[in-house]
Amino acid sequence: MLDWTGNLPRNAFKQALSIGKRQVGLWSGLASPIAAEIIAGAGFDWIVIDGEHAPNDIPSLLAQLHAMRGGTAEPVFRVPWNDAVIIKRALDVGARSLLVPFVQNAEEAHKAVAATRYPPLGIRGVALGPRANDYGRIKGYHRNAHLDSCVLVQLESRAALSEIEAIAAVEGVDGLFIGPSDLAADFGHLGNPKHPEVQEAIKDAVERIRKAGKSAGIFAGDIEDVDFFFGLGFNFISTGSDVGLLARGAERVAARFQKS
Ligand code: 3PY
Ligand code: MG
Repeated sequence: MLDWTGNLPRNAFKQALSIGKRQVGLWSGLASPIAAEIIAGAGFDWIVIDGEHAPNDIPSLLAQLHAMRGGTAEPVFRVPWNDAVIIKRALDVGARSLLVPFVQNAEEAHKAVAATRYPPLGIRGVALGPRANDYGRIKGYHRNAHLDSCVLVQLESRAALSEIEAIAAVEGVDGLFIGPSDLAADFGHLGNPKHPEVQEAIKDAVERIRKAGKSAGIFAGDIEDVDFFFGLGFNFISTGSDVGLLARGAERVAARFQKS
């Protein structure tokens, strides 16, 4: 019998967030195990497998988790919604780090955390031998799984920003992540996250998150913005996506040979 970590490494991404150490990541929307394998070995600290806006489901998540084993990056599954059933299924196939979209207040943050914990800490349903505990080989998994599960909540509305202190105080929340696209839309600036009003709100948010003692994350669509966001106080940043890298890279090659 293996001890509770089995042959899995500890969650270095969660540990880095707990001390505010900077983490650079990539968003993955290609829903492809081959793409996941390629980017997992590229040197990132974390990679989001997007279940909200990419065509991912539990079987495709599982295939990507298989592919990412041995890479440098912690796979972080963005669940499509703050739903205890989806969270349970994602955890069972071995996604121990989760990003939960559209969390609006402390109650919803607490709901997300509770979905990741077995009783008495939460409401996660108990399976004896899921992939998460190496099919029953990891001794003490059920008692200790929460020590390596990482819960990141997304703040993407003015309502959520007004609740930062309360959300940050929820035990079990490892980080608060700003979604600039949805935030801009909520401000009435759909498609324009660089609008000064949105940028002001982002600056205020990161200060308050860090002051509350939690890690602050954001999506930087443009790699050139990463240092700017680190400078503001964010400590985990996703620098664009595999979809963007492929699309823009392919267009650049094609453009070179287009006849005018
Ligand atoms: C957003 O920008 O709304 C996101 O969810 C991710 O960056
Ligand atoms: Mg969003």
